[in-house]
Amino acid sequence: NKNSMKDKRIGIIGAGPSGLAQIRAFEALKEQGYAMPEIICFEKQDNWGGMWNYSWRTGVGKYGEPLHGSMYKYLWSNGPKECLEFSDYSFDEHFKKPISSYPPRPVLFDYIQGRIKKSNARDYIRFDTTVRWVSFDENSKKFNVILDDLKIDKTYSEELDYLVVASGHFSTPNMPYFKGIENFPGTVMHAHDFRGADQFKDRNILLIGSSYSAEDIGVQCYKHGAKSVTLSYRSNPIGIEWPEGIKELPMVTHFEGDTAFFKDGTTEVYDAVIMCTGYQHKFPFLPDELRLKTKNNLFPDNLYKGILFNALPQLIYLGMQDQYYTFNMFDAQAWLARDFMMNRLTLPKETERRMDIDKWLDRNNKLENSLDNVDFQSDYIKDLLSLSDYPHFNVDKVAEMFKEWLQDKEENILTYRDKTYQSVVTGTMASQHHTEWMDELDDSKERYLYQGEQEEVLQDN
Ligand code: FAD
Ligand code: NA7
Repeated sequence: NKNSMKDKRIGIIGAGPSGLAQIRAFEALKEQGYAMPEIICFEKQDNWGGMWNYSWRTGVGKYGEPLHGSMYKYLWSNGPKECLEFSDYSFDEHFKKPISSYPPRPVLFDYIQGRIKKSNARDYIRFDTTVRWVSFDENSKKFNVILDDLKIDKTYSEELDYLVVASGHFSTPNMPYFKGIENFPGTVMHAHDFRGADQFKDRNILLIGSSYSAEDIGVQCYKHGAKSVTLSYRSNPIGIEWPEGIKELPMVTHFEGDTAFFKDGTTEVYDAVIMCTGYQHKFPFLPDELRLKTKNNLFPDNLYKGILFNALPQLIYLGMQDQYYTFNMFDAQAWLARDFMMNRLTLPKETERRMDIDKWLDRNNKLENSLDNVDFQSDYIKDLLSLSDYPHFNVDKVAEMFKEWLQDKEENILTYRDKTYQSVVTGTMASQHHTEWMDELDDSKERYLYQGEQEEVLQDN
């Protein structure tokens, strides 16, 4: 029945890519003539885009809320854009011409906005609104959500039938302690607070961690003129051939003054330490029994199909996985979540759902390397796509691109962003950026898109 949901109220926490995907999923159904439930999205920032909405601030925001953003100046996509393309809104549709495979942050932000601007999505979103606390009433089967309207400093509440948690999980730092670091005289910060490489020009910097943040902040600092970059790994080194000026050492054991001591006996002096030690899944607004408790991994426990909280499926989590796939995964999740909320998807019993979760967890436990991880997440996406009408895309081809990308990075960490890939949505081959990534110090959209005009000028001559 296309009208059965009219009186339901749906709350979405966060207007980042995941929350916006949820809104978009409902809009797509509205276009098919379905009566919409009431949708309210709560966003603590003053704009949408989540991580992609860059903030120069660190610590707390204008109203004293923990600052969400972890992105920095000069951030360029760390994977090919062809691996994250929305299958219902292509890069061609947005930019009207081929662009390169690794756009900078402002360009991806523009793309995210483009799709949602086509509709009245903004009307659903209450900006400058923090979700403070959530409870669930067993009798009425409704959520009570306590909110702070930050702008007018007013606390109020809403009753909701469904709650979608799309608050992200790369925002609250995991900050380990190392003996002696309290006396380190230079800068000590977490990657979350890193806002650009400028201040590390001519400095010797130490990055702790061996994942995306360590790799990318290390390379960014190198590109923008750091004197030396050391990455310190706990389990495994990234293990590629680094250019002169970047190296990997095993874990730091302790500090004495500005000297770091490493497990292999090496000692070195540094100007700054950046903890690239990952993030916590943190939901300070959720009570114990509703809270997702997990470390960063490809299949957090207790979520049926990676999204529905098994003990209470009216509670939905989006984007909580560690991510190879991003925007298109959030879409595939949001479409399925929508169908569940719209009574278009019947769930199996809790015990059967548990078995499905266990199947994925078993496989997750057996993953050995990045190639396995890519296959795992690709199969997860295929499973999601088989359950909703989100426009299908060639997941196998995307998986191949991810594997090539891993290879590209291993071959040369400084040039992998100069490679180009082919869209699985439109078949368009990415264009070459006008400037090699290592020489491109300007990440503005204007400079990035200048390419087309330049070509036209060339043709005119
Ligand atoms: P987020 O983007 O984190 O959005 C969550 C939203 O929820 C935020 O707007 C936040 O303000 C809001 N929120 C949180 N708590 C509350 C609350 N209590 N009340 C109200 N609102 C709240 N992905 C890529 O595909 N390519 C990349 O190159 C890439 N680079 C990255 C680089 C960095 C440094 C980081 C940290 C992440 C990167 N990612 C990248 C992954 C990125 O997290 C995803 O692309 C995407 O932003 C996740 O979307 P999300 O909506 O799930 O979460
Ligand atoms: P990740 O991918 O969760 O990686 C965290 C890294 O930090 C990883 O190398 C961990 O080592 C290391 N780590 C975690 N705790 C410690 C302690 N206590 N001591 C030493 N090292 C530690 O986070 P990232 O920030 O790199 O990436 C997150 C997202 O941000 C990602 O999507 C990017 O696109 C941007 P381990 O291997 O577990 O031993």
